[in-house]
Amino acid sequence: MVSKKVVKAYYSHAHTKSYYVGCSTGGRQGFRAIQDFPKDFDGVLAGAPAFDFNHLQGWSGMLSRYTGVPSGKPNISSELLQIVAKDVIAQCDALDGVEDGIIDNPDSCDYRPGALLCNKNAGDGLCLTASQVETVRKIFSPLYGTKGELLFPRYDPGAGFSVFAVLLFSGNLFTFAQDWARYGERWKEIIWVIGHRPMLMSFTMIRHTLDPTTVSKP
Ligand SMILES: [Ca+2]
Repeated sequence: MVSKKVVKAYYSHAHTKSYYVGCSTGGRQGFRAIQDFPKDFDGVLAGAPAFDFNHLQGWSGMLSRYTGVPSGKPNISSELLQIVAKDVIAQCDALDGVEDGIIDNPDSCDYRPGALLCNKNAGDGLCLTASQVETVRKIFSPLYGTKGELLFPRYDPGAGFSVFAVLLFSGNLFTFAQDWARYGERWKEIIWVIGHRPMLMSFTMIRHTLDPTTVSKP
């Protein structure tokens, strides 16, 4: 809103259109702007919006669990993840009608990693073990609660692994998820047990009812 005043002061006339662009926390702020102040902008581009923060951190913690915690070693290497990323594109790129390396609608992609499973003749390290195939399936599966309720959507097929490979798939617990549980207001009493799946799931489900910092509006 301040920028609108700046524009008017600089150009000596008011703006005719205004758009919001933000990513991650900025994407979340874009969604809050739409929900709480829908008349502020003519359009909002919210990239990778980190909203529903409680579930997001529970989901990212579970993702760490699938891919390595508590061993501290990734059970699928970044090199193999790049092979998975290429296979995702190979399977789903054309679903939107254009083979351009981009999956326009990730929800349309029902990626199946089974074709990357090593056979007994494989020896070049460019295939996945059965355990790694299961890891990839979990990465691309939504997180559900113990009663089958959706807690958080899956990692989008086509998102690739370049940036988040370091954050989410390193074999270590994602630091945001760790700190969210460790220092979250009202939740200091929670004993954070790294890699303990039932504990992590309970934490995620309990958080469904809480919004300790108001940043988690779904
Ligand atoms: Ca495409």
